[in-house]
Amino acid sequence: MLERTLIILKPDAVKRGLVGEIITRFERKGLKIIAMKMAQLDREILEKHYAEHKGKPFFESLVSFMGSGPVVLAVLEGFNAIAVVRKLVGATNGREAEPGTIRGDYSMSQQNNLVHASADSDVAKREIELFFKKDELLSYKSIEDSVYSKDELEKMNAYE
Ligand code: 3AN
Repeated sequence: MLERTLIILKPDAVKRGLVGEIITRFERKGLKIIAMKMAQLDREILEKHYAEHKGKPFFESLVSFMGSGPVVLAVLEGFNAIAVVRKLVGATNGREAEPGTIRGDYSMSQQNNLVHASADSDVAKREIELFFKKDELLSYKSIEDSVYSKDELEKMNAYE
């Protein structure tokens, strides 16, 4: 299914100069960037974003880390994009994430693990709405879209 997912390149990714490197991985995989911006997130929006973790021992530290510098937010689109992006990002703890994944290749931390990616379709919808206005989600034809119609792409995906 054609899906949209939210990614956040966390303050450690920005400060370490890994924004280009990480975005490149998503682009090369074939995911389409349909929105992107840089922002400094305040406590209010971070508490909303991480509401499911409220009360956990790492919550305060997580919110403070995520507000410790600018982040890059983007919406990626593609077939099964939510699961594909989670796979590229890798396991939460950078020390346990598989080599070849973003966290596995670049992170040694459980908290400072470079990228956030929506967990499932309900979460993706909520997170995209939290960080982007409708008119910030842009529509354009990628090279693949220009070669194949949406129907053809759906079929190719279904019969693979
Ligand atoms: P993921 O980002 O892999 O879906 P979640 O949703 O379980 O992981 O956790 C959200 C964020 O909270 C993680 N990206 C990480 O930065 C932080 N985090 C998760 N577990 C821990 C932990 N045990 N200690 C410190 N930070 C954590």
